[in-house]
Amino acid sequence: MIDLYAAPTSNGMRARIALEECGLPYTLHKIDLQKGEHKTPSFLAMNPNGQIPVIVDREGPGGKPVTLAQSTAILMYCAEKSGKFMPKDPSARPAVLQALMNASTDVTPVFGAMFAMKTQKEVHAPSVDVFRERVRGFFKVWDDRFAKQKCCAGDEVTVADLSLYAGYARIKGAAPETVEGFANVARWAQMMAERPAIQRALKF
Ligand SMILES: N[C@@H](CCC(=O)N[C@@H](CS)C(=O)NCC(=O)O)C(=O)O
Repeated sequence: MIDLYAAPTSNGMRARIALEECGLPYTLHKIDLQKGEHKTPSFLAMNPNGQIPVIVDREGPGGKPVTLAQSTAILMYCAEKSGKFMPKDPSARPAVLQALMNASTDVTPVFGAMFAMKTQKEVHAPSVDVFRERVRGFFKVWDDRFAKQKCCAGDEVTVADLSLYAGYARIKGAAPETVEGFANVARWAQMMAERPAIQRALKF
């Protein structure tokens, strides 16, 4: 059994989507970021950075417990543990890793920066615009790609799709104008949204 400590942010959703899609049994512990539940001594003992998500797998590799932060590390851990969502063919893996990193380390953090700026008391609109256009630039590339292929790295759903969807769902909910006008992205997102595991993961 795995314990998941998370909130309904893109990073929290990425970890939960990973667990649900990989079919790994887990218990969700909701962390209230407004109340600072991620800064308590017991939480900091799991992740000294004081950030969600974190998982504790009491039956990690070799039967030993594992505590793991970083949503994409959790996603890859779940993929490896379950043997799902990473192609077995070594020649197919680089494209998946490239797509995964764009989703996890470009789209999500740049949107996070934009959203943080947008929700300050004093908003500097030109800075928000710069970051929004950067996120839109990433989605323009995804839109072109989804015109030619069904999923992020081919025609199979991989860890890259799970990661990108976590970011997309958050962006669509919090700042929908950021992903407006990308018909192919919208079609891909609809396909992802119809997956029962995704639907379970997003119900926080
Ligand atoms: N790179 C980390 C980022 C984690 C992160 O930024 N978590 C946010 C919520 S999405 C958080 O806990 N923020 C509270 C804080 O930093 O105090 C990951 O992918 O998990």
